[in-house]
Amino acid sequence: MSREPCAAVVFDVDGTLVDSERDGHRPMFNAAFAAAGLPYRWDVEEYGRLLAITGGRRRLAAYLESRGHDAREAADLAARLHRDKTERMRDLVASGEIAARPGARELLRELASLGTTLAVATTGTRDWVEPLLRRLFGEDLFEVVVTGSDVHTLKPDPAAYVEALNRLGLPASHAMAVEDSGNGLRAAVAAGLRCVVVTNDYTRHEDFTGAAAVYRGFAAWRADPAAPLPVGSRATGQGPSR
Ligand code: XBP
Ligand code: MG
Repeated sequence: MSREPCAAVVFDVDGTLVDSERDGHRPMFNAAFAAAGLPYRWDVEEYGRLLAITGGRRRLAAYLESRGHDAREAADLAARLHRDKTERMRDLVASGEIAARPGARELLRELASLGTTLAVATTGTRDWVEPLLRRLFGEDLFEVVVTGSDVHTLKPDPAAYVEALNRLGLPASHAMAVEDSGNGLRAAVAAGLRCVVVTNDYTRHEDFTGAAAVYRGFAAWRADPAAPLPVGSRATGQGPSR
């Protein structure tokens, strides 16, 4: 694995910078179902299976079809539910209840101090993504932020990463991606990027063939002397071992 400094690192958000799915998006989807008078509720396990479908609106539409709504009704209802869910997610972000994953801030700080450009490529909706990034990581940390609202096709399609590289003005060989899921890894690799995967409870057992490295958390990454990025903790020896 290369130890060359990387000009830019492009981060996924959901599941990577923040553990936002189980206790963030999931209860907000459920609140939207309840507010619409619908009987559906997604428990932790079922939501884990539904994460295979990226994009909240697409996830809702596929689920509604699976519950017998015809395609048109499912699409309309999904759009309405998703608008409500997005507002709820914004409120949740504003309440401060969504935290950065342990070690994420430290890694971002280290990369920034090494002169690495930081960017985001997410499938999530801009209306909650931007306030979340501002709140957790400050106003100007990310030079480029591409959200699901900015592209027509979502991960595992590479569109978000391709757009991020375009905006950065960099070839894929000068950047690297950080993801938590197989869908995200495939999107990054299809855009030509090397990709480090930092797993979470939902993604731990997915197929990460093609990843530059796979870690269970940012602490493990920062402690790895062979990590594919120039992480400062290697020099200081800080950070717990894997
Ligand atoms: C994240 C998603 C998103 C979130 C929900 O995927 O698929 O849909 O689950 O956010 P990734 P929205 O981490 O691979 O980008 O409801 O705003 O879509
Ligand atoms: Mg993700």
